[in-house]
Amino acid sequence: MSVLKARLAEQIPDLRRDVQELVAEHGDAVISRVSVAQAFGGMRGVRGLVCDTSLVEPDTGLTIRGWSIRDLAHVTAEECFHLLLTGDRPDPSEVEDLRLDWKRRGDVPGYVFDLFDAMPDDMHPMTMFSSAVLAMQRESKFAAAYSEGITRDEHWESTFEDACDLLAKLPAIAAAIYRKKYDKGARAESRDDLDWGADFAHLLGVDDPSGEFATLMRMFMVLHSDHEGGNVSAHASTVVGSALSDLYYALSAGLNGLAGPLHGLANQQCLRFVLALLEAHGDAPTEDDVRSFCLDRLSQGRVIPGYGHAVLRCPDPRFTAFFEFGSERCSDSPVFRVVSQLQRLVPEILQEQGKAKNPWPNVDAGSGSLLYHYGLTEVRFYTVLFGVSRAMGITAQQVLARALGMPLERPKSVGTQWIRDQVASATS
Ligand code: HAX
Repeated sequence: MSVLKARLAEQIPDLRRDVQELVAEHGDAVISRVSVAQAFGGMRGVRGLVCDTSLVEPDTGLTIRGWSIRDLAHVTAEECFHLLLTGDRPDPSEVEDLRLDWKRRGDVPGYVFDLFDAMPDDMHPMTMFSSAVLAMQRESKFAAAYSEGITRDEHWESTFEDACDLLAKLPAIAAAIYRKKYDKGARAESRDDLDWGADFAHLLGVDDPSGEFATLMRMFMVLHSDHEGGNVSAHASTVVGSALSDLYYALSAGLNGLAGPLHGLANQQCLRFVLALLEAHGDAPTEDDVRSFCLDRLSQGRVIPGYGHAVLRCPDPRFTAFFEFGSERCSDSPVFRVVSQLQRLVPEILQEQGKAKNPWPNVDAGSGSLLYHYGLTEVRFYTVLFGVSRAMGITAQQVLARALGMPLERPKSVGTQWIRDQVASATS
């Protein structure tokens, strides 16, 4: 048994007891109320989900188990996953144990590559990625154990195995998509000496003489790893997982949500926006050029990608981490210069427009410019990188949900007329 699994096995009895006591003693306490505007407004602010891996506060942004994401920007993915699951910062031997565990699980079934070969050339990389995860469902240890009749208390154990199997394979799968789709040559072999994030950079095969691309990729993997439970990808996975569909089904569902332009696809849209601006105004647009380009976009009824957020009401600390990385290393790059101009100008433009509740940059506003600067220029691939990373949070959330025996999700829906009647009787 891996050190991480053993650590979880120690923690889970206490977790279960704490939650059982909380529900038994305070089950009727009210933690939220739902307004008509919230029912029609995507349930913003409704507290109805439990997520212990991370928290997003409107005015400070993401914390993972109490640690600000800014303080975690330079840890490895292995350390991040251990923290997400247990709430503890692992020591170096625990990190190494997990690194080696993932190495042992890394082989990707050959039929995944056959599947890619059968797909049309213009298939979106996110479709390929999600299809690969779904196709591997036959490997699920949870599904096999469930059909043999495990008890509810044991559900988390095979879910943990599925989580680690998936995480170990995702970098090689994503890199295979990249190399096949963009004619980058044969798939590379994983390197035994590298951690998960650096090995992913190596598998992608982007020319990296300075090693800075690998540093960026490690940071990218941690910054995107989790964003509490209500975002589209995490919540989609939770709903599907609550039917005891295994992690392959659940993660694929989450990735399909991540592929939407209002969610993870925004990083692709952001870089396209920057490139379109450079195309329209040359390599050094003035602030007036940037401003008029943004206003023109808004006048077409379109959003400025990378700005705004459903929860945040401050600059996203993940953006700030990327921005600092770029300011230190590539402030002369034309794409990064535009990102820098946008972060100075867009908040004011959106405030003047007066619609967006949050005018500040989100995580997607800067990451693409850095990938582009280091030579990963294929923008349609960017959301796959996000998906590899977000798999850490989604799988950690699912393991904990199974550990706590979280039930089938089934909120109540009501019709518009019922709401009208309710409002009428409340006001009469
Ligand atoms: N540009 C222009 N208008 C914007 C805007 C932006 N960046 N952000 C919000 N608005 C508009 C909305 O479209 C909405 O307009 P309508 O009233 O005409 O419908 C209005 O402002 C109010 O929206 P909101 O309440 O502030 O924002 P929502 O919670 O509804 O949506 C979004 C949050 C992130 C989807 C939104 O800000 C947006 O579309 N941003 C651009 C796309 C983007 O960057 N997405 C990535 C978000 C981070 C993430 O999840 N990454 O994975």
